[in-house]
Amino acid sequence: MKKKISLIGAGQIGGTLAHLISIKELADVVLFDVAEGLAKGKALDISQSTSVDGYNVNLIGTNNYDDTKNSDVIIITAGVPRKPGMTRDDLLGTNLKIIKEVAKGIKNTSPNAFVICITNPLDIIVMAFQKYSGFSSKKVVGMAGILDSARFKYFLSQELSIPVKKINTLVLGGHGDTMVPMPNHTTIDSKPLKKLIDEKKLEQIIERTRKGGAEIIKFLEKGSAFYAPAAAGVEMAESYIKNLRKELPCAAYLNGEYGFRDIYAGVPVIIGKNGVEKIVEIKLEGKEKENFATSINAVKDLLSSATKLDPDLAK
Ligand code: A3D
Repeated sequence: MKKKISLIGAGQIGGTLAHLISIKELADVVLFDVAEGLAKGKALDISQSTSVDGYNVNLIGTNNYDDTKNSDVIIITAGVPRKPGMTRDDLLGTNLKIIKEVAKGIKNTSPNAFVICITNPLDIIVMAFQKYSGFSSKKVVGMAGILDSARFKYFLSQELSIPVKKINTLVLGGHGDTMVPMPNHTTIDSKPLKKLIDEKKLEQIIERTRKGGAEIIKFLEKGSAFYAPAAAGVEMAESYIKNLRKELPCAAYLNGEYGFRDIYAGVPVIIGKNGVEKIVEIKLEGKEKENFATSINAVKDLLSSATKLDPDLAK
């Protein structure tokens, strides 16, 4: 039977997700947005592209949660993106209210869905969604680590003139300026990265990765990145739907793993038919361990600001 993916938010990322899912024939798609015309218009446009390409998927656009009923996967991008000069944390107040509304809409209509949050500030929004919906933390994850790792990988490939496919890397921690690219867990054709790049260049690439989102916002002026974020979201949805059990860096609920509890943060997880099947604990040492702790503490600080804005989060 065909799967059903609902995309909550039919903006830049939502529309791109719908297109990629159709091209892969991964599932039928429901594009949901408070801006009903946007959802309907994009669904119709992509539907017409399927007749050019012959893809066998159905798409609809809606502003009614009943149409998202019994979704297998829900990907949430509802919210506002950053403008030049803004940090992800500046979006907290607005997007927290939106995610509460979204959780209310999904809770009763798709209680068994695997939910992927993309809305920023990511680690807090995914945690808020899990609390507001009451869904199992194994079924609620955030997309950030695949994107941040992809940026790191791309910059390395450009610097070293090596195809991205030969690079294995990870970016963990919170999805903010404190995110932690992991050079000690990076290999190129199975060789340690540190043997192939000088330290100063590596530091520059790490810094560029951390600011990778802001670099794009500066060019676009009116929005943030959407092609790579959508590609990353689809990889997570596909691993769940096809039970691929890929190991992917995602924002997952930590319950003692890596020494942290009751917080969402970016760690490697196995995604299969049950959602988060396992959190993979890699050995962190030295600066990477320190930076990881700093990053999680930054997420915790933002969580206390969120809890002041909505005491329901403390429940
Ligand atoms: P945008 O193109 O503005 O789309 C957001 C859509 O959400 C708009 O069409 C809105 O109408 C819609 N919306 C607003 N409120 C609601 C609601 N209550 N219910 C349903 N829909 C609603 O933004 P975008 O697609 O570029 O980005 C979406 C989010 O993803 C933003 O918060 C970005 O900051 C975030 N983002 C995260 C990453 C990560 O790596 C985590 C990367 C890029 C963007």
